[in-house]
Amino acid sequence: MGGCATKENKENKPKEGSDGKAATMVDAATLEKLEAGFSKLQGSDSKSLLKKYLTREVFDSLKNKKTSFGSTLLDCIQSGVENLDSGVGIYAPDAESYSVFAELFDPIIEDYHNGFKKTDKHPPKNWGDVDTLGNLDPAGEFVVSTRVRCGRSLEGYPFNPCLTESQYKEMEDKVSGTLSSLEGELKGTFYPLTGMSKETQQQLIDDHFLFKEGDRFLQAANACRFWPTGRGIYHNENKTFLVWCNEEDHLRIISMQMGGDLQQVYKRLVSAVNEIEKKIPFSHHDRLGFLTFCPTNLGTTVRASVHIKLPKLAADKKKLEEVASKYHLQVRGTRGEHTEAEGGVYDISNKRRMGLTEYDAVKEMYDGIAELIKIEKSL
Ligand code: ADP
Ligand code: CIR
Repeated sequence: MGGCATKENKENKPKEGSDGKAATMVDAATLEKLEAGFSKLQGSDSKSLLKKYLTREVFDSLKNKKTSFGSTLLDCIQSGVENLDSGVGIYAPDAESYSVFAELFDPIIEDYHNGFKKTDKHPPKNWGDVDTLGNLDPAGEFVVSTRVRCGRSLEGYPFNPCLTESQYKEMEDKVSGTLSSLEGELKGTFYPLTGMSKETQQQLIDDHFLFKEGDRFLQAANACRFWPTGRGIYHNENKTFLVWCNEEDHLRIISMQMGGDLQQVYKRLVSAVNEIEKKIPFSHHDRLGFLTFCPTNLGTTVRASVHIKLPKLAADKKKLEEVASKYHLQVRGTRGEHTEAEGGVYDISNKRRMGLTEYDAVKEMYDGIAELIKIEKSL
């Protein structure tokens, strides 16, 4: 394995060659794995964006590059090589990877985020007027629950594959300490994964509050080292406001509740993020917006979703996906990405997160779901 994943990086400093300059050449063992991975991917019928954009030309131009954290192309692509059923197949082991391996990340970003070009700049943060989104389903016929989440990375720390065990602990302390000062509706408790009973953990997962364990896409990306160290969940008493610590991203900030009142869910998220941002500095990039481990989450990092039953439309899953994609929506299963729908409940959310404001990302989901409900009623 190349890169920082297997090495201690205690002071969070870029690694240097003996001449004091950042090393650029990749070792023979990593190059061999890269070649084998490239052949495996290109010889497969994978539908991933990684396969689509990792041409021989791009591969050759990137295979010898390293970030100053020591991350290689292998660290970026190994999840998609190992999991040929990936939709995307690539992660950034550290923020610098987005520039060093831009020849690969840029076209994937453009494809996923609806044409966000390498010359485009993500707009400044704008939550808009939080009082203007309504209830998607006041009669409660279709929408089971509504959730809006965003991701944040703590400034000064690399992403999962480059974090040391002591950094995980330090980050957990920082996050739980900061969240403990929240008040009112946001007041809650931090529960570390370390020491949590398996029953409690499974119940939280089954109720859609907690991230799952053993995600093979994250594992292959080297994002689950030292598990469960540094991982945890904070939530208020009603579990309408939650924060995940050190799963895929450093932080996932979540607002959710039963029913279709997107306005209330969104308002709660915005007030929580504003409070947390006063206390913790987050990594932000001039062009890419807020920085995240997966390129699908860059920019606003916002995924606004409903758990929804659309029995007539969903009778033909392909048709549901076609109609959803017309409104720039993504369909997931009941337990999230890479899962199946249970009891006819689908998770439908805005797909793109870049090149538009936070408000517009949520509005895209609102408008699209309103259309899907209209279609369902007409069938
Ligand atoms: P993400 O955190 O990227 O949004 P997942 O797709 O893994 O990722 O979903 C995380 C969890 O959130 C899953 O348990 C999923 O069922 C739950 N979830 C997503 N949207 C909703 C929703 N609208 N209502 C209830 N639970 C939801
Ligand atoms: C995949 O490529 O399927 C996983 N690595 C997850 C990618 C993130 N998914 C998404 O569509 N937002």
